[in-house]
Amino acid sequence: MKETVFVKLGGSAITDKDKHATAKHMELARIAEEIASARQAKGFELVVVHGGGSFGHVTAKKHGLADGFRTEEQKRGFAETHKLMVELNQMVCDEFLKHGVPAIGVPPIHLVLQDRKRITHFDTRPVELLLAEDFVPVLFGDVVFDIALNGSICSGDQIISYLAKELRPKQIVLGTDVDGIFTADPKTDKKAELIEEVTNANLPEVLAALSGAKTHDVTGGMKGKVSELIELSKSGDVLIINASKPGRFRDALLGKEVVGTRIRV
Ligand code: IP8
Repeated sequence: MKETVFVKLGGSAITDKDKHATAKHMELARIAEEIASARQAKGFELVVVHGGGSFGHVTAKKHGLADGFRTEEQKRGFAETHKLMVELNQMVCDEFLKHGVPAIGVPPIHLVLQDRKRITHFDTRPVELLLAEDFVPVLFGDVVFDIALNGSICSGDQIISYLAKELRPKQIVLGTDVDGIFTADPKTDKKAELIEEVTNANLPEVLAALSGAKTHDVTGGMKGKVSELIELSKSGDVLIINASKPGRFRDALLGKEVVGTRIRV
């Protein structure tokens, strides 16, 4: 049986977080090529999930969607956020298709139901059917219906966490725009050190270090992400890498030693 590999393309790796709804096209093309060549070499089943970056988060924040929607104006914001995420998803799928990967966008809004921002229902059959036919499902952080809040945001990390519990991937590689998890923000603090491994022993320390991290993300920024990743690591080996460094995604997927943070809790 083929091994299953999950890949997350973080919003900061594939979009310019400072410019509204702007993709990093060159980066995206290179990353897709690296993932495509590793898939070609190893023949694994692949699930791709991407984040929102400057497509989802800015619009969701502008319309105050972090705590659901009530007004007509917020409903328009909800629809607009989804539209932008689908646009980014199509760009991601296009790049994979250009490199011979049969990528198909799978919008979570049609499959996921939440209760107070947590997934309570996820129809994973479309993903399983695509994998059975060697397609590559490409999911993303999306707006979804929420039984308590009408609607809420479901992050790509929650999607990947839930799917990992169902599909038990052999490897989970998360690409971001820094080398991994640091003791402080590496973009603003020169003393920030890379944490090469997160284990039960250093987990409280890691979470405390991340609690002050500034973010535009409506889904909780780095601390929210790490908490989600802890959940994720219960379903498979998690490796966080810097997708903006050429070759790193390919090497990680080929099983080579790469700079990054491994999560084993
Ligand atoms: O970037 C959030 O996904 P994330 C997506 O994985 C939206 O947290 C719609 C803001």
